[in-house]
Amino acid sequence: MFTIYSDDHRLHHGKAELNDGQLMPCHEKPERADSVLAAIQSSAVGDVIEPADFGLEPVLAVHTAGYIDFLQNAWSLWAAEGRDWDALPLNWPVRGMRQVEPDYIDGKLSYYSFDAGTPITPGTWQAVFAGARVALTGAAKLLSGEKSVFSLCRPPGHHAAADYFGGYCYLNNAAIAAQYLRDNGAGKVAVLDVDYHHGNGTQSIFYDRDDVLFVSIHGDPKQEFPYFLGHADETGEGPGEGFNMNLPLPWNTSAADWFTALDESLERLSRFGPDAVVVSLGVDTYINDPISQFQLQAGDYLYVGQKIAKLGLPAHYVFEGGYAVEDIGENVVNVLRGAGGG
Ligand code: OKP
Ligand code: ZN
Repeated sequence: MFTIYSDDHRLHHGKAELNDGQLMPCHEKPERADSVLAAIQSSAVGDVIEPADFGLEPVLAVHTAGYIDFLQNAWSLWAAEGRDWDALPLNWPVRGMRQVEPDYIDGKLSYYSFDAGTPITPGTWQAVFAGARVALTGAAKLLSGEKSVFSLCRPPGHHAAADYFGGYCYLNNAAIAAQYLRDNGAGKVAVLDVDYHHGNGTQSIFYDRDDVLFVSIHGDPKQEFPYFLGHADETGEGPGEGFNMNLPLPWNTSAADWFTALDESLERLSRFGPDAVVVSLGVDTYINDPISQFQLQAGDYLYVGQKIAKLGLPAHYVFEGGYAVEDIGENVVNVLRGAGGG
């Protein structure tokens, strides 16, 4: 199985996220990708290749032009104020307030975001655009006949919506890949999100569509980030009604209960009959993840890959979360091994 990887992820290295009321070192750091890449290189999973160039068009098929323009210019607007530390938003247009884009950078950061854990740094745009190329290259590989591929994207993407960032995510790599598959021959695409957190961005991007099914297993938003999306009664709208499925689970969910939800997800996915599946692959369901509260162990990840492979569909694994840096490489490699890579 090919792994697609770009070293450009390093250009995004935030200093701090606001967590528990304090500015703390970012959990989402370059070492995460180093760990996964090293584990892939020291296993028999397959070759690591560089991404190709796809331009901006497939990114603009998912994200709004205003948002992309903001991401491209945010750092220079911030730096123009004489600031040489990370840019972070600190207020949001909640209930009853106007959704009008401000002119000043501080207001723009608020307008285009939903949390204070997702810093913009000098190289953020270059890094996230490279991440999108990684995901697009994975999608193109699938279209040219590969059975399964792994896009080692960093930072993650599934919390990013058409026009906002948050949850460590800026461009929605999985959604960009899914849309590219749709635009290049796949009639129906399913996105299976097994990250610990709800993929609110992916859900909202495809919520009113019946050509992309979104299925997610995650910490119940009543307890867990992102708090305001991911409930079981979010089933899609308009033509998309019935094409969104959420399986929220409580803190401390066991591996057995998590796999029951995976079986239910795969059953729905099979019934949909997609031409390809994009897997938002977070391994923060791991028992030792520092910010998450499920109980999967390293060996369990083999079954994740095996069960998804049993669908018999072309599968594009896109890396999302996982913060137990020492162990995420092994956990990801186990998924890919189970899926038939090495
Ligand atoms: C990104 B991905 C914990 C705060 C958590 C954001 C988590 C983003 C997860 N006290 N803040 O889905 O792995
Ligand atoms: Zn996550």
